[in-house]
Amino acid sequence: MKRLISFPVILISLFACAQVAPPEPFGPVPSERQMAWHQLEYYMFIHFTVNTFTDKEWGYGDEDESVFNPSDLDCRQWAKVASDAGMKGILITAKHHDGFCLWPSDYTGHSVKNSPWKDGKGDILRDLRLACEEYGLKMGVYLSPWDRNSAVYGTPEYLTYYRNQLRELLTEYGDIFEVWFDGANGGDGYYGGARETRRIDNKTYYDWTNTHQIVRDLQPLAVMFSDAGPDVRWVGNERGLGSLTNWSLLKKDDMYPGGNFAGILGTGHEDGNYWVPAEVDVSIRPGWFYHARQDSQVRSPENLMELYYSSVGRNSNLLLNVPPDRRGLLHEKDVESLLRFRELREKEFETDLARGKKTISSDNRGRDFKSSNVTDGDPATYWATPDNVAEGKLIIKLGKETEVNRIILQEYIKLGQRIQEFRVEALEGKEWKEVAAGTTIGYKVIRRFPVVKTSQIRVTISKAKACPTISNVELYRAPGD
Ligand code: FUL
Repeated sequence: MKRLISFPVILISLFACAQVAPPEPFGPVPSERQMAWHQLEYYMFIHFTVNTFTDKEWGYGDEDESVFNPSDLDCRQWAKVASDAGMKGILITAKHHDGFCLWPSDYTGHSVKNSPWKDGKGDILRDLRLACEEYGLKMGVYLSPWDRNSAVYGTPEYLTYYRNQLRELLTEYGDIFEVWFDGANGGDGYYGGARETRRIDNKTYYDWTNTHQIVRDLQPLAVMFSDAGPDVRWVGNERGLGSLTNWSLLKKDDMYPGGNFAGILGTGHEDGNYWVPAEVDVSIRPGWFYHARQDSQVRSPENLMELYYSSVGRNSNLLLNVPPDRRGLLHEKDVESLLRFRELREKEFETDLARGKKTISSDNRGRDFKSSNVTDGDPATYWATPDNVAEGKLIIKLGKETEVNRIILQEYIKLGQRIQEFRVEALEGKEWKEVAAGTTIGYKVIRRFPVVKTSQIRVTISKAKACPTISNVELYRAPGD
């Protein structure tokens, strides 16, 4: 009998079906907690304390607890607005520099328990926890290291006080997704009546290693933010500006909170030895706390959209501050802006024109890493080139002439951040026309460009530290030109 399939063909088919190993991770990679954090992208910051009632940004620490008296405080309103705005969580100033605690801490009288609000029986952290649960939001806490109220601030005793408060927050209010350690430190204050200036040594005073360990022990899935991490870094400005070149990598051993590192915090270190991605913290108003005089200065929906492009669009998360007013409610103007910003965003990214479309690539690692993985909508699959190929081209075939003006690119960061240079081109007639170019990608970049009518988009990785891995490419036609 004649053989239908020849022996070499069988061999070739077997070879083609053989599983090719995934690339080895390159450099630092995100931890599980960091990976979950990346996916949140956009969440709310709440600044609320005695300052809301004294009209200040930094309370001196001598405020009488009686000033704290919101008339209609409603954490459910905050959570509903956050959820309606498309945010994934709320991070609250449990204690700001003035030392006033929004929960009835056992370690100080300077808290809600001595305020007229709910006759001293209230607990904002508890209310917020319940509201976050109701609306499916994550909850995070800011606990200012600098405490202008505490008599023992500046002495070793303060560390015990600070850590006791941290333990209360991390054990009594459920799962915390992020703990925020502010870099602003030391200076003048009330300090239990001393009314003096106290300087501390940022590098040594707080003994951060042991404080961080408390967070790891009590909330292993929480990320910690401070200027230089350990898990999430400051972006280096409060204007909402992520850096175009943005490595989620940092040489953080030489850095400390409050140090003068603003520039490098924006870009990160290309050769950093830790995974420490950037978070953009910015306020919807000029101040972090509510001031009635700023009611006319709330950022517009269009301005929030700009912030979105310069943060989430530049490989950073967006922590947008929306300060409650003296009622204890998010102000109508802020709410309107947030909701209209959500509408704008939804229109901007309405239909992914790349989803399910055919792709071609210069180099394939094997069928598990085929180029169509970038248009399948599944973040767990990715296109990868063979180990020795650090450059690559990927074409998305749109099937017909289509208008496009936005692109989203995502690396498969579980294997590290690799890409150093990329380019995006559109086929116009027989010519490839460049529409966007950049350096790093990381978890996500979003690029805008003038409308092109094209049937094919080509993404070129022209420089990478190791074989590129790309998990996602999306294309949109946003309204307007
Ligand atoms: C700064 C603080 O001093 C501001 O008051 C605000 O809390 C901002 C988010 O961080 O360092």
